[in-house]
Amino acid sequence: MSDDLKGLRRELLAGVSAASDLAGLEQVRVDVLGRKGRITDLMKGLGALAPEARREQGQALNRLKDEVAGAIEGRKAELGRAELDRRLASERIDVTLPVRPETEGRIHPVSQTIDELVAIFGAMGFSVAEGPDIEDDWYNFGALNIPPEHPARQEMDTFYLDTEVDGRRPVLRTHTSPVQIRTMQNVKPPIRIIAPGRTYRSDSDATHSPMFHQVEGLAIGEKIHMGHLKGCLIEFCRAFFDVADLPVRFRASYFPFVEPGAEVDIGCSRAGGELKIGAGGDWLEILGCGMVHPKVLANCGIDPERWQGFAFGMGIERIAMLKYGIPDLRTFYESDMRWLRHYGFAPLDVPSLTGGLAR
Ligand code: 2U9
Repeated sequence: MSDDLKGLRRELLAGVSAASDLAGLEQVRVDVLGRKGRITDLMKGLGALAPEARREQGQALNRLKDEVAGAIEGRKAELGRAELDRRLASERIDVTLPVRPETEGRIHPVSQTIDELVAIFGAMGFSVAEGPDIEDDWYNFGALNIPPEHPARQEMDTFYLDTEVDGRRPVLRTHTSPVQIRTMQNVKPPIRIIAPGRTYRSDSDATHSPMFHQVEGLAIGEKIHMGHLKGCLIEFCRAFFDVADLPVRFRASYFPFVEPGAEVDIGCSRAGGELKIGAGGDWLEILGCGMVHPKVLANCGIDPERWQGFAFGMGIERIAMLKYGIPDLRTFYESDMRWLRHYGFAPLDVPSLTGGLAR
């Protein structure tokens, strides 16, 4: 390398080291390697040299170019690390500081109730499953042992969508049961899931809404029996309503997807026209349940000779109304801020079995 090039090398590498930020370093790169940069200019002059000198000078310039480019990359990484350290130091937050008391937002009672359901069933080993709101006829009815002519299809006041070209007729799911069907198809038992979510039925008055929320649960195992169903649901009712000795009774009932099926009532009193959950002379229906019908298991590819289990379902708005004394279902969907301020929950009031489920 000629003395001239050695001098240039020292100068350029010193320039790279001296760059104190990324913008300055980029300027150095443009000045040296850019279209009108120092090395680029020297490269352009090669054509005027004799062949032997051109080869030597060309090789030397290429080496210098690579060396300077490497130095620029190295300096860039150094400056990047320094910038990150500076940001980490300046943007540090103290997560142990108390919450700002003026927080205005409120959690909707449906969201709060879902969080409570997840806390209770989560502690019993259930995980949360989800699925589409627009379903296939088979997932919503057929797989659940509800044949085409079955009155349940009319009773459920289904919203049907236009028939597809392949002849399939999508529906807005009338319950979250299709989530359990899909889970059974895709997951090997044992299974323990709850499926909270939106459901749709063509019905509207003070106690019915065209869109409402349900939670359904499913437990499948080799030895699961009606005793497990009863234990699980009694425990749930007592935890949810926070009444340790809450009376719970099971009444035989019929649903095509379970056998046997039952409806569950909790004890209450209606003395003086006021509903009180707990011991009293009256009963209040809150959910339906049963042992999964063998045909439903078989429809999902699960051998009913080996596996069995229980399922249950309930309306989320309904249990929220009972627990929190909300008198009219329609108010849930009016987006009225005064209602939400009254019935909503503080955002950091996250329900847990140890910290308490709700106020
Ligand atoms: C599968 C197998 C069985 C879920 C069940 C009920 C009984 C029930 C209603 C309560 C009020 C719906 O919101 S509501 O209208 N539900 O009474 N649900 S058994 O049974 C299933 C679900 C999925 C695969």
